[in-house]
Amino acid sequence: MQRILVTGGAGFIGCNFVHYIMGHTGLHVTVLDKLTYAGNRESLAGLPPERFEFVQGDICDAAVVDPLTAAVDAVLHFAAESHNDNSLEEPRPFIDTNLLGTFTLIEAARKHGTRFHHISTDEVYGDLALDEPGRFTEESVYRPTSPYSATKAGSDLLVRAWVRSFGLKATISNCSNNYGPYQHVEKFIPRQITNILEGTRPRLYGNGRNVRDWIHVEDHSSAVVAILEGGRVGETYLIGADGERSNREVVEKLLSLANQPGDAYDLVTDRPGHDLRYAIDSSKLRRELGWSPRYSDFDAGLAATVQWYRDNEDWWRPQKASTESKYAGQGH
Ligand code: NAD
Ligand code: TDX
Repeated sequence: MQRILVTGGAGFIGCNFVHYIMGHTGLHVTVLDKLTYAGNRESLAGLPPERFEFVQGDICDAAVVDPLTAAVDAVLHFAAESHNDNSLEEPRPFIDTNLLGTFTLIEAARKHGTRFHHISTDEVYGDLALDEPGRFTEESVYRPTSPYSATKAGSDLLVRAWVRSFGLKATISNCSNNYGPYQHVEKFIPRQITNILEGTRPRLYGNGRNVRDWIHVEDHSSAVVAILEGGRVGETYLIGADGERSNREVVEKLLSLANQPGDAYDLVTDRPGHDLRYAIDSSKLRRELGWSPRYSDFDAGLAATVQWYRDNEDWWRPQKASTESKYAGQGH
């Protein structure tokens, strides 16, 4: 394998993946990204030009996707509309990018026999009760609850059908909630970090007791590389780092890192249909591919992430006011 195409490489997880794989292999990387509100060209600064190319374009556009797919050995498909709150306000772009975009890519990959890896989410499995012992596995039933997760579930099923019906050489990974550098300030952790840095109180939806299973984005990247190198075609792998925390616990930790009282947050209007809890059992990935997370200490990963936002205000500042005014309109 010499050349790969990374869709959504200017987004949070995509850009971290590009930095990671270019740092750990000699591969040539082409990024295809539409540069929506969530994409930022500056997140890809400093990459070696002889091994890196950026193409601005839409994954729904077959005329763009087809030649790029023909020119590479593998497609890593990260591009998506990714934010649940946006999907509740305006679902249409989620249908277009997550469903039609994935369709356009897998059609090109099947035509050219290109290896395909589909990046997905644990949200396709719906949610768990706060007190139940079980976690999601590769056998869990698909029960998505939001427009976002329904379109991700649909995209997973398209990939599975293309494997079975057309022999597409694809793998799928479903990962838990990521945190780390370059995450848009609309998402929970960067929103609260930048609120605290600005002197605004963090905002918890509902009663703050919903649970997310956090993984550092670099551990997501290393898992995807492991699947690309050793994953079995047609298989799904769940990626997680045993990082379950309630939203309230996360905010309390962020406040303590800033030397502020642990209750200096506000409870705000809940998200409609808000999933209670996600939790991943990643034993298959660990057993079959020998993967394990490097950031096993969540508090240390969080402290490093706070430091990144302190050091990179130029990166997040331009998005902050417009993001907060959108939230104000939603009562969040
Ligand atoms: P993000 O919103 O930060 O980035 C998405 C990127 O895709 C942006 O650069 C955007 O410009 C690009 N994009 C959007 N529509 C496009 C289109 N039509 N054509 C080309 N590019 C387009 O998202 P993220 O958080 O980095 O998520 C990346 C992937 O990982 C998504 O598939 C998401 O479902 C999945 N995922 C995310 C998480 C998480 O915690 N953020 C967890 C599990 C899985
Ligand atoms: O201000 C906030 N206050 C708050 O309490 C925000 C923005 C969120 N929340 C809550 C909602 C969730 O319980 O925090 C939790 C995390 O929220 P998000 O960052 O919006 O993430 P989530 O909805 O869990 O989805 C994320 O993980 C799975 C990603 O956005 C998805 O792309 C991924 O598939």
